[in-house]
Amino acid sequence: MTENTSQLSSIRQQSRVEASSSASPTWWVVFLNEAHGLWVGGKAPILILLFSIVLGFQSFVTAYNVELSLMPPKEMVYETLKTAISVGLFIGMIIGADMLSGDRERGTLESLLLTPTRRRQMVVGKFLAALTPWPAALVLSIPYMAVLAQGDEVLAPAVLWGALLGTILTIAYTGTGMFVSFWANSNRTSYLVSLGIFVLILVPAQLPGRAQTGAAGQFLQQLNPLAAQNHFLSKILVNNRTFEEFGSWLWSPIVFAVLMLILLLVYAAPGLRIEGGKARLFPWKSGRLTSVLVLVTTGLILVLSTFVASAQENPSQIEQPANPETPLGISIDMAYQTVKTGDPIFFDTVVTNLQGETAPPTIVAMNIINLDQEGDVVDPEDWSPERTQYIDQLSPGDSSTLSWRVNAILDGDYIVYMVAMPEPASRDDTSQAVASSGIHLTVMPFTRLNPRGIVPLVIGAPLVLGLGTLASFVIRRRETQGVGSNTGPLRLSFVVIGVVLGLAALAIVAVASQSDGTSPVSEPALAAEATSATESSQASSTASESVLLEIDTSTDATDFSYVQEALEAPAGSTITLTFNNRTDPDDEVGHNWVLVVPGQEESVIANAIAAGDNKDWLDVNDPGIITHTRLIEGDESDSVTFDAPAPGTYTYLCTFPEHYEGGMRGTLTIK
Ligand SMILES: [Cu+2]
Repeated sequence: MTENTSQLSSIRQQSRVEASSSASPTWWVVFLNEAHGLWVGGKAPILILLFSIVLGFQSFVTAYNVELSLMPPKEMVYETLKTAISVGLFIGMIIGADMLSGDRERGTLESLLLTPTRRRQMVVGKFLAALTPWPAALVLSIPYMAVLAQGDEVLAPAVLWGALLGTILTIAYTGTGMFVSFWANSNRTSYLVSLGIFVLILVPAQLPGRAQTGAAGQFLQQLNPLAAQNHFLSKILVNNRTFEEFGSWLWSPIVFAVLMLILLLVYAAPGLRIEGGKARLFPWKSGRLTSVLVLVTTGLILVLSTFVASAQENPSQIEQPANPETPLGISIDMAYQTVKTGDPIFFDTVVTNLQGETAPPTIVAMNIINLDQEGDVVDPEDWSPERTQYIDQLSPGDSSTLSWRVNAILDGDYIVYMVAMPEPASRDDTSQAVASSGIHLTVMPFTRLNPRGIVPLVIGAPLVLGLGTLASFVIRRRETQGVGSNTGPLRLSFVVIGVVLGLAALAIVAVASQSDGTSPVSEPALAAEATSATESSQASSTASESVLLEIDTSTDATDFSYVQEALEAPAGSTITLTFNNRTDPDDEVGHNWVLVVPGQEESVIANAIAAGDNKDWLDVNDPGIITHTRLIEGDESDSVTFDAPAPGTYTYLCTFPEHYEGGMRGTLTIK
């Protein structure tokens, strides 16, 4: 009953506003009233509150699972955005579904249908009001994504793409809800049918990977606006792919939105009636019949899509011709490796001339195959600075060793293998390629998330929103008691400003707590997790996965050594190392600290000497270097921050001539 009175007061208010200011167009007046009803009436704040709970739950579970399964930040942000948009769409649809049939049920539609010319404007105003929860939901999702992104650059594109695509689909879904509501006589029918449509679109979009492969499966995914949007987002945000490659996936969301706008505003709106069914938009009237139809169609589409997908799973086998006798042999000095995203892998290949005559010049090319079933291609350009190398003629029995570097860009299961292709002798000739065995490369996603970091947000956001909802109820109660009802829009803006400010504060807290690397809940337990120890330096840690190391040189200008000859850091940590040259500046002894890929010590030293004094005795492009400080004089310090490399023991050394040989070296152990 209170709902009714508030609606009536809104209408009274509307006619008053219309009478006083004829300048405001009808749609604007309707929009203000509807938005007021939504936000102060309590429905929107409650839905947003539910949204924050769902999102909090989802991000907490994600953050918690990450510790076990290692999911990279990009993927967590994507998953959160996906959920945020889905729930946002649900809210839009529910509100849309209630817009017209709800008014009918409450009997408030009658008085709104004053003249036919205003009907479209009225629908426009209500439609815009029904869209208002989405921006709030989007803003609310930002702090969650910010925490999960952990400083990853994915955050900005996620927010921008999420805003754009989420808005397009919210228009489509809200339009659908209102369109259903248009002819539904009861709210129950309207909700039921809208829900059916929602599930109809959602379920195929959530089907696991298998149903999405194959040409027909892909086509169905592309046709489904939600699935297409998710596919686009995952490619852009997680897989570093470009808009040019996947922009075509956005057609179905756009077409869906435009179609619903046309259906609602052009086709349906002018014929808005008091009774739903009489608009004769559909030949049937019974809500029950419709829901049965919706269910049957859902089932059919589900069955069809899985059937089509499984039909795609029988690729014809292609016979591989047996390798003819080959003149070259190629071997690789690594069989398998497990690394984390971003880590480099170094290996050598040896090409040997097995035949009795000189082998022609040969090109060795690197190939990377993704073993995951998604069938995603690997672009070796991104993975290796050097995709091919060239070998000059090889005498009989001779061999040539090539060094390679692969950067593990994306997590997954890969095979890296090399192909040696001798140059054909002439234009009318071909040659036989020789492939090496593969390196089975398992790339674990890089993560250093503390699931507890998300807790303040999970609890704080619903709390702030709950208070906002409570406030809106208080305001509404006072309004229905007749206290200053004509200040409604003003009060609405207070509520909106309050909620936005609260969210902004939360976002700032969340982002700030992430950016300085410290967890908002810094408990002793967390500090204990960070096992960073050095023999004698004061290693300390600010958070569970951030490690500070310090290293000093000997003060003696003729003793080339580091005071700390062994350092340790946990795997997955971010290490900040401060290097101090403790010698007397007057002695003019320069030192640096260079962390080296295992086995590359001698070559790093050789390259450093070759680089010479002008380059401060370091070839900074040497692939054998993991990280390094500057060459510094006495009393100077330099810091370097880097991600801990894969577990193992690494040598650090000084590349100033003779210092390494004089004993200026030590080991960093990652475990
Ligand atoms: Cu030195």
